[in-house]
Amino acid sequence: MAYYQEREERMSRDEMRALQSARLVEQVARAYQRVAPYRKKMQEKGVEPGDIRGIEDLRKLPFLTKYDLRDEYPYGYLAVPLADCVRIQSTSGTTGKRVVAFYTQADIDLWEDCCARAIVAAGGTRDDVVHVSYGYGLFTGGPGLNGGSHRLGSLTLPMSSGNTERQIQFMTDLGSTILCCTPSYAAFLAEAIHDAGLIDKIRLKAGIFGAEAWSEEMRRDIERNLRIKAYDIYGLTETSGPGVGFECEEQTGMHVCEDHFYPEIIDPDTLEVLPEGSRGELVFTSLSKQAFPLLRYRTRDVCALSSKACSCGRTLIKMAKPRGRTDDMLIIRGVNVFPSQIETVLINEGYPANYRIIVDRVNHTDTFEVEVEMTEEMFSDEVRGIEQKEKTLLAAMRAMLGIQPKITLVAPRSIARSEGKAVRVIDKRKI
Ligand code: DLL
Repeated sequence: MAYYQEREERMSRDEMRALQSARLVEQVARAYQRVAPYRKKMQEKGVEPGDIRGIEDLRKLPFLTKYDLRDEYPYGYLAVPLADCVRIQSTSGTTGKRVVAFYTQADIDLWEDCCARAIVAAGGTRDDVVHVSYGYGLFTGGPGLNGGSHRLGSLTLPMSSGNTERQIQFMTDLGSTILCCTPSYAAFLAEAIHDAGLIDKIRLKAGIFGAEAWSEEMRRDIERNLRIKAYDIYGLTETSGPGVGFECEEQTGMHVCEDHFYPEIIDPDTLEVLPEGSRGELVFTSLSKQAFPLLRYRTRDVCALSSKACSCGRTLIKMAKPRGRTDDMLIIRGVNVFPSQIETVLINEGYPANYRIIVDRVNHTDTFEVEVEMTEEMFSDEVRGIEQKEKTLLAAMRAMLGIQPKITLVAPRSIARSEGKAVRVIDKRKI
């Protein structure tokens, strides 16, 4: 078994708690001293740095949201002189002001360490050719995995996203062994590789896919089509980027780099911290980042934590695959619907994971439509066969969601593919 930072990845729970406590005390003191909005928030809650003596006191601190960060855009939450920063990255958010995250060199180092941990956990070594097809630029995907691969000493291909033909050519010519991109782009690349008849020329053994929610069913599909093992990776710009959580070969959730990022699960309505194993909103506190420390940042991602022993030997707590975001969750006619539930049904029923959810409100009632691509096989089937498949799909959707969408079957490959994060939901309601 290989680890990138064995000491941190295999610490006893007691040692980890002691490390987290020491780092938290320091982080809170720094944030209070140097970041006016933190000081104000803590004063409003009647908490002082002296009240935080260890990780058990974290609950005393106020929460932080994306809106707080936006209100103080761009420098409000900066905790070091700007001259000490060497990089910014920014969120892929499409609405409102973007969040800008700052990094000192030490922040970049620890971020890249986390990504290197992920690559090693996916079986990566110095001998691998790491093909990075996440976007480069403000998005953290490309720079993060690129940095991790560099640190590990693997040969790094900074492909960025797009130009699928060139991606495949480099993959075959240079013998890429580990592919890093969004799961939706991995599925698209698989399709294109098969179309080009090049699957036997591909030497990939693993993929490190994240930046969006994806189901176990989609994982199985990608693994089969690309003949690889597909690993999940999680992170967000605000905490640094990818590598906050990463999967090992057990593939039963992502180990959280909790020596740097302390996770909590809360009830998003009552804000109460929930016991281990409960599903709720994930909250992170960055324990060691200097430039842009986050205290109890509400991610909006819905998942659960587990400290059950893992066969890989890592003791880092695991987070379940995020099922979606509280702000992704659609409420349609009063029913909570996650796009990932729709994806699960589609793949179970033999459809590709290319779909669009269209929600609207007509005469005060929500309309709910799912556009689904047919497979080539279905497309050439008789009308009666198609109708039968549609009925089966409707029943499966109703059973999963408790509400029935209108299904519109569309021609194979007619829904636009994404080179980055897929856009699945079109919500036309003006509420
Ligand atoms: O997506 C960072 C990243 C890049 C992660 C590459 C993994 C790989 P943002 O653009 O700030 O950062 O988006 C963060 O994406 O709050 C989740 O909602 C979602 N997300 C990220 N990874 C996963 C995952 C990057 N593995 C937001 N599963 C997060 C589900 C994910 N959702």
